[in-house]
Amino acid sequence: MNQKQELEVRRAADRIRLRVLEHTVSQNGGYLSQACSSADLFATLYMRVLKLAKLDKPLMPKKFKAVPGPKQKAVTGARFNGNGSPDCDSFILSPAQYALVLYAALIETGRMDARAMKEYNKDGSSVEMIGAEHSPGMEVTTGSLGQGISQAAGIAFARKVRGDKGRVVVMLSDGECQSGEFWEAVQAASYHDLGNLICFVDVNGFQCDGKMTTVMNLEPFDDRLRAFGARVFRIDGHDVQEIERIAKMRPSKKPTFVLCDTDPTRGLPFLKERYPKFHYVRFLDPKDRERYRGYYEKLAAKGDLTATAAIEAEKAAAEKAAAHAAGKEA
Ligand SMILES: Cc1ncc(C[n+]2csc(CCOP(=O)(O)OP(=O)(O)O)c2C)c(N)n1
Repeated sequence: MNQKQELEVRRAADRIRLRVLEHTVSQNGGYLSQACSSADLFATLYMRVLKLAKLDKPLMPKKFKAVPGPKQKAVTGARFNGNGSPDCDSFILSPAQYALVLYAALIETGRMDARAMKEYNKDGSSVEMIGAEHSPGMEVTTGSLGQGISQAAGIAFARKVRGDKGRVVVMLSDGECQSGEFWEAVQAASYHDLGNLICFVDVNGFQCDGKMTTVMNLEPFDDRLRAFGARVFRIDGHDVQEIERIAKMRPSKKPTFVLCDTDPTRGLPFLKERYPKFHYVRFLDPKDRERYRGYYEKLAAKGDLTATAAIEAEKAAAEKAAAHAAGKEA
């Protein structure tokens, strides 16, 4: 992607973070660190990587009618992504607590009407706090961690047999990769040569009880995945160019894993005060909520958090290097 496109992606990522911050303050709770760590990944996937159905306008989610059964057909949130055609990618969000970030990404990329957020976590709404198969952008129910990749591998197997061009793209969190089901799925996907499966893991280093390394260390995560037969890349998960480059590489015979090392306070450094418990932000003291409201108002007025600042810094460094080189020549 060129510099202009990169700026657009980074700005969308910042708007995702801001939207989740605004929601967290207004609802007195939210999955904010997940937005910080994964907004660049979501923005790049939705703007540069996923092969999606074209939409005439942002969609409004339908109400949740009833649990699927003989009288109720299953409804999925897939219509916010693809259209079921062989060329479209399937997108599986595995850690369902990231649904809030997914909704923000759908809004910021023009796929969901922003008014849908009024229905968030309300009885009878499909805009669930912990996303389920009927929720916008969700294609299967994955709330029990580790199940997303198993279902994705099954879908990838079926799509491979059918000869579909579309891939199965999965977004995972690092905490859920501690589960046995995750490793069984990796083993099966490798054994069945599911080269049409690509998994991005948000390695933000934290889970409910604090640091991954103090709960149950996964490292060396990349080597372990390789030992299970997968193709593995490890990247800076905030580098949108790198996410796109890896995502667009020619698929291999084996499933691909992209470990995205991320910072759960990226763009909102004041979150560092909550170290090492970032999992869910709720304000027990009303003064804290007001303080965060103040942060939001300041940042919203400024427009972006990381995007332009980062690009400007890069440009300034390049200009400085060029001036230095010119000075040397003269
Ligand atoms: C099988 C299963 N075990 C436990 C949970 C409860 N749970 C919900 S989120 C979560 C944390 C998992 O780690 P991660 O997704 O990396 O945390 P985050 O980055 O969102 O803080 C846990 C244990 C669950 N949903 N499913």
